Amino acid sequence: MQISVLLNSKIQGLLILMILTSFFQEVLAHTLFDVPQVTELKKSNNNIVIGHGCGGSPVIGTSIVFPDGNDSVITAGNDPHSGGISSFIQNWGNLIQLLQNRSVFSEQDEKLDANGNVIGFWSGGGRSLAANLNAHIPFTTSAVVFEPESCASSVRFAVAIVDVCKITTIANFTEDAVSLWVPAVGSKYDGVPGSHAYDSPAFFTVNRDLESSPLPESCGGNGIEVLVKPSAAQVDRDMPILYNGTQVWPQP
Ligand SMILES: [Cu+2]
Repeated sequence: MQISVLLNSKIQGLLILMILTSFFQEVLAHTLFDVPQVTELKKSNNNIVIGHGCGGSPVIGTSIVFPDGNDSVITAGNDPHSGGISSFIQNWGNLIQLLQNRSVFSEQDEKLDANGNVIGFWSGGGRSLAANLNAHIPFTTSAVVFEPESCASSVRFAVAIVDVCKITTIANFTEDAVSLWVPAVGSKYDGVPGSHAYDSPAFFTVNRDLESSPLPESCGGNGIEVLVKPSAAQVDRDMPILYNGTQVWPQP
């Protein structure tokens, strides 16, 4: 009798622990995409979902960099691909459009590459985001068109995101100053191996529409999964936040 009571309370305790654990995992999810996968030729209404603060510190801004496809690090299946993204996607570039919304932060703008294509965006300022809450930074993606002659069945983009909680230099990045959701490609924003979310970028995947754009016969029915990471040079160039032409984060 005693033992079964004891056992019961232990099981209850375990259950409560399991519920709490899953609750905290949900609340403390990393920053990611609201819609992480889209189908070729379809637009998306999407959001960056800011998952939590930097430790206990509120988030005061966020900076997002998509691989530009020019000097990106591309793997096709298990093989490195040196030919650029146009081998797999016909129209990569300028498919992202930031939507104005000042409900989370007061300022925002897009980031452009040398050709004027949107390759990222930032939002910051205002009254900050409580460390225990989530927030949406809305944007859209336009229709992606696969290269019909390629064997790519999906293209997965590793998107570099930094949530900023304190404005510091890169040398003073600590876990209560920034949350780094950045692919470890050797940029100044890699963070430290073993730290929270090291090499855990947000992934955005475009799946080929195999009905309207079937694989060529030469692929033998085998689609290839393509992974695209931004180069270290691109992350270093595009991650800083410029406000009216002046870099406001990180501190130079
Ligand atoms: Cu996290």
